[in-house]
Amino acid sequence: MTKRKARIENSQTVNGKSEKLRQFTVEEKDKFITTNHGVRVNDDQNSLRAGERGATLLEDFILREKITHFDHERIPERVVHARGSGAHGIFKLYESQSAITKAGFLNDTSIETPVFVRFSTVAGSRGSTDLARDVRGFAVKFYTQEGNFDLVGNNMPVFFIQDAIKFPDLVHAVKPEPDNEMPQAASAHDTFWDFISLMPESAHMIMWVMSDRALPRSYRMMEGFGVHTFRFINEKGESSFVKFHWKPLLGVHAVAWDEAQTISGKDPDFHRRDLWDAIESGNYPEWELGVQIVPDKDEFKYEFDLLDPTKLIPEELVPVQRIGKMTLNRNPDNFFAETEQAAFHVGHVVPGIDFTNDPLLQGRLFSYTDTQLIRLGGPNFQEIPINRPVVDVRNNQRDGYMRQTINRGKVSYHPNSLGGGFPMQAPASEGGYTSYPERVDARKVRARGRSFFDHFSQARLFFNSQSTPEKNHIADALSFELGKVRTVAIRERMLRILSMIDKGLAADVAFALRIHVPQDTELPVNHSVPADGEPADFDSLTFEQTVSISAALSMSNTTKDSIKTRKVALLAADGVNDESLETVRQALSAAGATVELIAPRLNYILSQRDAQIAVDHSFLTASSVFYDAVYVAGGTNSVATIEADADAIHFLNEAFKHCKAIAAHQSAMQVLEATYFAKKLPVDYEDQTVLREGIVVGEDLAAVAEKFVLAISQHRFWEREKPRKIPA
Ligand code: HDE
Repeated sequence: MTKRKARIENSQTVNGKSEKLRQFTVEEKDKFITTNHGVRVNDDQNSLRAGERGATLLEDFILREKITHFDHERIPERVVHARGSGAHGIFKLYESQSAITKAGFLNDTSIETPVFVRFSTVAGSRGSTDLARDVRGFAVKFYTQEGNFDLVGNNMPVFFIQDAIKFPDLVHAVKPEPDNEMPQAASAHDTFWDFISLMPESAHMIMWVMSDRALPRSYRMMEGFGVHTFRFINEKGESSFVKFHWKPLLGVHAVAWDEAQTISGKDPDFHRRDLWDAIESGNYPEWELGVQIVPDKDEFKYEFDLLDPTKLIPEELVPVQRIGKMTLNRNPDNFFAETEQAAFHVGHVVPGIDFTNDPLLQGRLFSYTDTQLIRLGGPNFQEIPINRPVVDVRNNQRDGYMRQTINRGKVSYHPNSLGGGFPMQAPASEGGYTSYPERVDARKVRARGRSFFDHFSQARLFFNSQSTPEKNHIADALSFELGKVRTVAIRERMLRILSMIDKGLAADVAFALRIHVPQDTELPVNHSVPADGEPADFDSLTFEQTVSISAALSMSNTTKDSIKTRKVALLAADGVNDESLETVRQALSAAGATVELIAPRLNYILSQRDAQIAVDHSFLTASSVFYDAVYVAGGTNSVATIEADADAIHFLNEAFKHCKAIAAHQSAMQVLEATYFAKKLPVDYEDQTVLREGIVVGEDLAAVAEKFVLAISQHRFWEREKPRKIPA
C-alpha cells in the first residue's frame, strides 16, 4: 500500500470538517461582554461623555471600537451568484471508481467525505428574491483527505456562452441596467435580450432558462451539473472524459411563474427557508452523484464537441451512473462566517480529477481566485475556517493581509538546505498532483473550431423533449420576457432565432407579441469565426443528431412517488369535524408531508368535540403559494365560516390556478362551490371519492386521504392550466 492510500485510510472521521470548525465556534452563554481585546465591559448602554448632557469623549475606546467594527462589517457581494444559502453535509461513495479515477474519495466506500454546499441565484443582489427566473448555482466543496475538491456547478447542464471572454458581457447584459439600476434579479429587460439576440450560441441555454428549471420548487428538488467536460485520471495515468451530475432523490420540480412572482413578494427567502427548515426538522436533502464517462478514444465520436459548454451529452448516448450520495444534515452556525465567506473555485481539484480545454472552463480557472482577492480582502482567504481543507497546508507562501498561520523558522523558500529541504515535493505515489500530459500541437489563434458552430440542434432537442405544458411554459416565459423588452427590433431578432429552434414556438411568441416572425431578415452575425474561415449559414452548420428526444430533459418524467417534505395546508375554523381533520392530517404526516392548519384567526380553533386545535397560520400570514396542496375539512360551522371568508376562497382559487392538488370532505363541498373553478370542472361530485385533475372530494375519509396523497405526489396538474384558466 502506498503512503498516500494509508493516509486516506487512516483518516475516516465522521464529518471531520465540522469538528475542525468547532474550534472556531463561540458560544456566549454565561459570559461577560468584553472588548475585542478581552477587557470586560461595564456599561454597554452609554458612551463616555463630558457630563450627562455633554459631548462624547474621543477617549472612549469602547465606543470607538464598537462603531469602527460596525462601519467595516460589509464586504463586496459576489459579482455573480450574490444571493445564496449554504449547508453542511457528507458524501458517501457506493462503489469504488478506481478503474477510472484515483481520487481517494471516489475509491474508498468506507470514507465519509465532509461537504459544504452553496446554492444561489445568479443575477440578483444579496438581498434579492429567491424566486427570480434564473439559473441556480450548485457549488459543492468536498473536504477530501487529499485536499479540497470544488464542484462548482449549476442546475442547468449547459451555459450561455462558449468562451470565457464573453462572460463579462453576458453578466453586464443581465444585471440591472447601468443608468438606473433596474430591474433587480430579472432577465426581462432590453440589455439582456439585446445581447442574447445577437449571440446565437446562447440558444440552447435560453431554452433551459425559459423553462420551469429556472423556477425550482426547492433547492432540494433540483438537479446539479458540472457543465464542462472534466477528466478523470486513474492510477495508471489513463484519462477518460467525465460530466458530473447531481440527481435529487425527491425528483425535479418547479413552481408556476405566476406563483414565483407572488412568492417573491410574500416570502423572498422561500428557498432559503425551505432548505433551513428541512434540515432543522431532520428531513435531510439528498442527491446522488452521477457521472457520464466517455473513454478518451471516443473524444470525436459525437456530433457535438465535448469541449463545447453549450452542449450536453444526451443520457441516451451515455447513461448517467450514480456513484454516491450526498446528504445535507447541518445548517451553518453563522451565515456570514460560513456561507458568505465560502470561496469556491473550479480550479480546486485533487489527484485523479483534471481539466479539459473547454474555453469556458479555462477562463473560470483564472476568475475564481481573482474574485476572492477583492471579495475576501487578500491572499489568505484559504485560512478562513470554512475554506480550510481538513488536511495540513504546508508551503512557502507567507504574509499578506490577515495572515493567521505562524510559520516557524527562517526558511520560506525551496529548495533549501537550512530547513532540511522541507516542506518537500510529493511524488505522485505520495499524492503529489500531476497534470494529465495531454499532447498539444497547435498554432496560437483567436478562433473557435467549426465543431462549436451548431447552435440550434440541442436547443431543438431540449424543446422537443418537453411535455405540452412545459412547451407552453417556455412560450409563455418568452412572451413575458420579450414583452418587457421595449425595443421592437430586439423582439424581432429573438423571434428569428426562435424560428431556427422551432417554428411553432416562434409563432406562439409572435402571436402573444402581435408581431410577425421575420422570415427574410438575416440571422444575427456570429461574432466568432471558425478557425477555418467565415462561418457558413447556420443550416449547413447543423449536424445530424443521433437523439431527437431525450426523456431526462423533461421534468414531467421525474420521480413522482412520494410526498415527503411536501407542505400541505388544512383549512378549518371553529366547529371543524374532528375526524375529517385528523384522519387526513395523520395520513399526510405518515406519508412524510409537513401539514399546517390555517384558520381565519391565529392561536387555536374549537372543534365539534370542543377540542382546542392549534393553528399554525391565519389567512393573514399564510398564502397558498407556500403550500403544495390544500384540504378543506368538514363540519357545518367550520364549512360555513370558510365559505364566507374571501381570503379562504382566494386561497383555493389560487391553489387551483397553480395546478395544485385540492381535497375536501364531502360536507365541505359548498366551499368548493364558492370557487371559480367549481364552474370550470366537469366533475360529478356525487357522494363518492373523485380524483379528477387533482381534485379529491368524498365522504370516506380514508379514501380521500389515500387519493389526496397520490395526487400530491404528482406535484402539479399542469394539464388544467390552459383549458381551465381562472382569475385568481
Ligand atoms: Fe461562475 N463565477 N463563472 N460559473 N460560478 C463565480 O466566483 C465565472 C460559470 C458558478 O456559491 C464568481 O466566488 C466566469 C459556469 C457558481 O460561492 C466568479 C465564468 C458555472 C458560483 C465567477 C463563469 C458557474 C460562481 C463570483 C465564465 C456552472 C457561485 C463569486 C468563464 C458550471 C459559487 C465567486 C458560490 C461564482 C466567474 C461561468 C458556476 C466571478 C469567469 C459555466 C455556482 O469568479
